[in-house]
Amino acid sequence: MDNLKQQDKRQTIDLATQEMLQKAKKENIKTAWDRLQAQEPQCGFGQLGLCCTVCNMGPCRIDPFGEEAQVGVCGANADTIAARNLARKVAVGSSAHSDHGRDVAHTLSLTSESHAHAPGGHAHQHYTILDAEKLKSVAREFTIDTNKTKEQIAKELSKKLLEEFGRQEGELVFTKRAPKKRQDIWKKLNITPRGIDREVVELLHTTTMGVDNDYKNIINNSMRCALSDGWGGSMVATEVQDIILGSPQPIRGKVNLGVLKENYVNIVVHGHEPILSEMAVRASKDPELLKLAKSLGAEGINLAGICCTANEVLMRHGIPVAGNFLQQELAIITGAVEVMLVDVQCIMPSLQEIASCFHSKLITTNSKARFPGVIHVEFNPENAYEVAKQIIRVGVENFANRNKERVNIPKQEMDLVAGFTKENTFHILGGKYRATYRPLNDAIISGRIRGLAGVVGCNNPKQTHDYFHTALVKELIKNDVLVLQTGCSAIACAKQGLLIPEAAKIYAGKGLQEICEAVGIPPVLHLGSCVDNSRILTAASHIIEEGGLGKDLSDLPAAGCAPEWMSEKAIAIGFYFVASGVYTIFGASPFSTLGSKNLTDYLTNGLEESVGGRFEFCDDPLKMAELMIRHIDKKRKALNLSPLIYQ
Ligand code: BF8
Repeated sequence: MDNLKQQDKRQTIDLATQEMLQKAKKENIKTAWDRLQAQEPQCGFGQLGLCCTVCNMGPCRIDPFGEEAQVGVCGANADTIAARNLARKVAVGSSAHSDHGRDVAHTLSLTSESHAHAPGGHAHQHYTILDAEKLKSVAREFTIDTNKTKEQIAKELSKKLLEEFGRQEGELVFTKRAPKKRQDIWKKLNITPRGIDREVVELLHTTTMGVDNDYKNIINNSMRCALSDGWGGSMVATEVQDIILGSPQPIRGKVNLGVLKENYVNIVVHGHEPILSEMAVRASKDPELLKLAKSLGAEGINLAGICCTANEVLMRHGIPVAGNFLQQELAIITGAVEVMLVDVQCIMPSLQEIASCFHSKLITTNSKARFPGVIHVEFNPENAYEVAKQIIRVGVENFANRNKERVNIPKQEMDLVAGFTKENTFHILGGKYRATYRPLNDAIISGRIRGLAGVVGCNNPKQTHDYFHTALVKELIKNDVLVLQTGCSAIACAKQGLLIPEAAKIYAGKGLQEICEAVGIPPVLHLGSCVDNSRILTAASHIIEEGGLGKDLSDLPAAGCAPEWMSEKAIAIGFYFVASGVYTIFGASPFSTLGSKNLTDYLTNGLEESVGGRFEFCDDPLKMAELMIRHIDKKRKALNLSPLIYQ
């Protein structure tokens, strides 16, 4: 692992992205990379977490180089200000995932209503229960009697899930999925989440002027809020999406801007909640629209995705992925996108201006996320199919407006396999008739697999796009670490060919290679979107339950990393990973806490003593890999596991 300081200075390692950035430059279209440059130098006080805008006595700022320790007008010091700023990000990130979960739980209740079964209605135009087995198993966790129709179960389950958001006391039901020892740690620290909305509201309350001034307490409350996301809102989203949209199964797909097709109507779905994009998938096959597309000179309708919506429709339908976060602008810059249809989260405000440089139409669909002057077609689960059809029709009709001379679709596209879940991983590893994690645990215990890594999160123009994800993941699999991925990180590695079974032979260490070849899986498993990080928590809990790898999540030879993070949602995910006992590294810049030495030290050291996990900040992917492997080896040693077979 030499050359640890090596860093790639390019904007991106992805050839398709490089080509589109050239085109943008030639046509004088500004992208996130240009806007970052225009922002530099970015605000130093903000970077250090030392700017406070909490009340109107401010904004106050703390000079980190001041002779004497400084405080804001109210007397808040650097520790309080930086901790409050960070806590607010945790609350926002948690609220985003959880609000998504709420909408999905609401949609579950609609599956029980009569319109889904109305005479003359087509089943594919409505939401129905597509995974009845999962419906029953989740219902049982909520002590619902499952000896009734699936529609009745769905109605009761939806009610109970929605109650988790408004719950005032007690514990979120899904926290019972964690190992007993982990639950005890949360209880001892008083950070077991009580209600999803309650934790977000309470954390925000404690960060207003004149409430919580103890940075450690602020961080502990932030962990409780984040746990209400990971073991609450996000888990609700994942489980219910599987129930109504179908649980994913391993599926082949394609990724990168090359999936856009020159002679087709290209519709790009972008955002997070798959409730609408699911209907877009169904409507894109509508014979009436296909006929219309052909009559206008197109060969057909090509649906592709960006960001987490892409992951959702990929996992369930094999719909191609056009790119990750930093490629959303570039997809439009190909000149070949008729409609980009967006819902919520990670949608750059710049899209409107970029779309206006081409014939492309940006269409918003959610009243929570509108753009001034942009076409808005309000979507709700009751009218989903009609809205999806209406939007695709706009795209089809817009095909005629495409300027062929300005179309430039990069050639790059790569195969991938996605669709892994905590349930099908059982079957794949244990064989069809032996649903068990035993073979995975045995592979770790015997030293064929060194350990597990969750590599997740965004892109950030401050870092070479995709380089941090791929360099880190390559190094991990080379060292026999099985990698679990979600979000834009999975898309980055997929583009570099790491998510196909053949990647094991090229990149993986011999032990990991043997397992991948025996089972036919890639060395990097794609588990879905960012709310699907909850799949990692449940899978890790199953591994503990299976036995032989300790009693708590913090005993596992495992580590987490968000190498190119940018979103507040990534911070919330980091907090629930750490609060679940996971050693978690963040790349890019730290959490804007460096202005408080005490707080930074608590996040990177102090937390380990209380929750068994801690944060690490590192800006070198190979160094990240080294730190994660070192941690995995430390845990292997503590568990007294065999030495690695091939080292
Ligand atoms: O929720 S990884 S850039 S798309 S925040 Fe956004 Fe980050 Fe991508 Fe998905 Ni997650």
